[in-house]
Order: sequence, then C-alpha cells, then structure tokens
Amino acid sequence: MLITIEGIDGAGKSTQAEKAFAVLKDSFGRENVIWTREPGDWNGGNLLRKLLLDTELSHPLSELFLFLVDRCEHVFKVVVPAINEGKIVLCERYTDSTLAYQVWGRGLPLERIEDLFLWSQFPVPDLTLWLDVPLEEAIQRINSRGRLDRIESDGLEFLSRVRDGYLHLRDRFPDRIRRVDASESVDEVSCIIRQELKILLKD
Ligand code: Z5A
Repeated sequence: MLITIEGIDGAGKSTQAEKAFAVLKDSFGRENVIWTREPGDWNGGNLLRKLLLDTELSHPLSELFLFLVDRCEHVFKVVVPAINEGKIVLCERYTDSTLAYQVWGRGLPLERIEDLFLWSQFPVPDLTLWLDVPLEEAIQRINSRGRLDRIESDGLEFLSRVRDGYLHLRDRFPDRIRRVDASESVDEVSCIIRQELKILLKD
C-alpha cells in the first residue's frame, strides 16, 4: 500500500504526515508502516536534496532529471522493498509533485514525463492526499520559517501554477487523489485525513 501526501510548499504535509504516521502505527503496528519523503530520503539522498534545493541549475532539464534520479533510488531502495514486505508506505511528495512543479510550474511536457514514470516503473499510489491551501496562507507559513530554498523563492505566480497543476491532476484522477482543505486547523485537517485513511484501509 502506497499513500502519498502532496501540496504546495507550506501546505502542512510534514505536520500531517507525522499525525497520519501515528494513526497508522496505532492501527497496524510500528513494524508495518514506514514514513518517508522526497527528495532525499534514502541512503545518500541528502546530497541530491542539497543539490536540488540549494544549487543554481542552468539547464532547464537539470531539475527534472535530478528529481527523477532521486525517485529512482528512493523507489527501488525504500518504497518497493517496503511494499514487497507488505508494509504501508506513507510518502511526502512523489510523482504528482513532479507533474505539478515541473509540468505546470516550469512548463515541461506532460506526456514525456509520464512516459518516464512508466519506463521507470514507479508504483502508482493507492491514495494521494492533496493538502490544498490558499496561496497567501502557504506563503505566510513559509515566510514565518525564515530562509527560503531555491524553489520556494520562485514566488506567488509559480506557486499558483503548481496549485493549478494539482487541481488538474485531482480532476483527472478523482478516485486516487483526495482534496483535503488544509486551511483548517491542524487538528481538523488531521481528522479529515483519518477519515480518508479509514475508508482506504477498511477495503
Ligand atoms: N519538488 C519538485 O519540484 N518536484 C518533485 O518531483 C519533488 C519535489 C519530489 C521540496 O521541498 C521541494 O522540491 C518542494 C517541491 C520540490 N518545493 N520547494 N521548495 P521540501 O521537502 O523542503 O519542502 P516542502 O515539501 O514544500 O515542505 P514544507 O515547505 O516544509 O511544507 P509542508 O511540509 O507542506 O508544511 P509543514 O512543514 O508541515 O508546515 C509549514 C508551517 O505551517 C509550519 O510552521 C507548521 O507549523 C505550519 N502549519 C502546518 N499546518 C498548519 C495549519 N493547519 N494551520 C496553521 N499552520 C500550520
């Protein structure tokens, strides 16, 4: 079982992933659930994460390729082995991030990137929780943290295109992608997510 958490920067993914992880552990046992994230959550992945978030990249495709390298290693070192062991994998950011940021955000072609996903044999999530928050609220949350990374510095217009991307993806895959109103309080959002997990896991 693969569950992904998506949304623009500052949507509350890490906050909610922690809570969802606790719920899943309580229900299925610590040894049967893993919580991971992209980019970088694999042995050696910190190097790529740093490159992606802190380095100026010149070629328009460098960013895409680095995210894909990161995913290849993450999927085949962490995600697939856990799925094969029957574990529930909770992953912050995954393929929909690439579509929302690199296709809608940067303007790269959708079909080519989807072909690369297929070719790379990335497993398709069973459920994607899209935390949707108004842009101004997200920016406020990011700014309150202080220093911005390279992608966060791209500003409101970029983030607005990324949000449009998530909207399109939700409309395209309504059975897999659930929109969660992430402008509510942490506890309210967590409660909605608990319901979604309940529905998924009782089948
Ligand atoms: N990226 C990409 O372009 N292509 C790809 O394929 C992939 C990624 C995989 C990864 O950054 C970057 O890589 C990301 C997309 C791009 N863009 N950027 N930059 P990251 O992993 O460092 O950052 P992130 O994924 O955007 O996470 P984040 O900025 O840390 O946000 P978050 O996890 O969604 O939010 P949070 O840390 O849980 O909460 C943010 C703040 O809001 C924090 O102070 C919380 O206490 C507060 N918060 C959370 N929830 C609430 C509610 N409900 N009310 C009020 N305040 C809240």
